[in-house]
Amino acid sequence: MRIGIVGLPNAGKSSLFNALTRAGAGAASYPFTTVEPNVAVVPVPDDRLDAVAETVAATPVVPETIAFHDIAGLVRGASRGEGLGNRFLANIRETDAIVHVVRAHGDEQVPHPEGRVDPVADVETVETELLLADLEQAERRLERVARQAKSGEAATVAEEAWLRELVVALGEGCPARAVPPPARAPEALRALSPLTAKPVLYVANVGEEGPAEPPPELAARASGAGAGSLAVSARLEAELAELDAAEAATMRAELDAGESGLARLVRAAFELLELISFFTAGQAREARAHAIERGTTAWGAAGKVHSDMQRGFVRAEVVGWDELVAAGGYAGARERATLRLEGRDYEVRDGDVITVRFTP
Ligand SMILES: Nc1nc2c(ncn2[C@@H]2O[C@H](COP(=O)(O)OP(=O)(O)O)[C@@H](O)[C@H]2O)c(=O)[nH]1
Ligand SMILES: [Mg+2]
Repeated sequence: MRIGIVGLPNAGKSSLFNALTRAGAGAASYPFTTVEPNVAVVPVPDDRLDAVAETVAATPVVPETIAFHDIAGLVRGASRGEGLGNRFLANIRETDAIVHVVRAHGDEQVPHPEGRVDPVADVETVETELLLADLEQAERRLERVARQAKSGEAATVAEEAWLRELVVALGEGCPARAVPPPARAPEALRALSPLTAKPVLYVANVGEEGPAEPPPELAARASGAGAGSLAVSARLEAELAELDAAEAATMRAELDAGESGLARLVRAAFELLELISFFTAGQAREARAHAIERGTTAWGAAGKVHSDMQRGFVRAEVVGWDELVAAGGYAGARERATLRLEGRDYEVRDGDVITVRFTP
């Protein structure tokens, strides 16, 4: 799961990214694969996983993770090649969702590229660049697909019609998410990967003493666009991330900063992806969270854990995480019959604890 952090220069992207990096490093009691310097791999906190681990005496606890990419170089004119231009656009195209950092603090020590603080205008500047980049891509793809569609092949014809509609919509300033992809060309959306079809979370970068809510006009824009929004002080989070956990908690309490802004951000980012989680856990073995799309079957979930489990899938033993905790473990859940046997087509539910039985 990859999330791109975008925003104008000086919006606070790197401050937020650095805080996330430290949060990830601090929680790294388990191995992460090595990633590039602009990628922070951060655990997604989940109380349900902790409760399951405790109930079945599983250790270590391995949460699901999100990779945040600090994407620099977005300036007015980027879609025409200004700044890092198309290089950063390619980086965003590879992500599953976008966290859009918007400056909302008035610190005069920090220059603003447009010389004024106006969160909604900044959002429009950035989104215009994304829109123009999508328009160019869609036009280019339309040329190619229109040529191929002369063959009369149904999927290609449907894709051409969709692209024509998309080009018109983008030209009028509508994001790609407003034009549903064609049912007859399921690959069309992925082939184009429009930036303006990705889920978005606006993060208002407020001052250290700033309000805990995003500016109302930004929140209104978010809800109008089906996006999420929250307020975080990037500098405060970066400073807190330098401290150890106890010091940070004390300082947070003193500042009345409430729950970690980073924790709120990570959770909101996870929600943006519209995924559900299932857990695997065994006594003296690890307890692990796995994120999957809603509608995934037990067979698909097995593949998420290990390809061997999928290949040799026999059945799944399934219990809701709360039922497992209430029963005090697997034996209790079996007695109460809250632990069930399910076949490969079972649709996994959010919070299921699953043991896959398979022939190796
Ligand atoms: N006062 C204040 N300054 C901030 C805040 N967040 C970032 N800054 C400062 O703004 C400048 C640009 O931040 P940076 O994270 O590098 O922005 P980027 O260009 O979007 O990566 C740095 O000097 C930060 O210390 C904040 O919440 N409050
Ligand atoms: Mg930066």
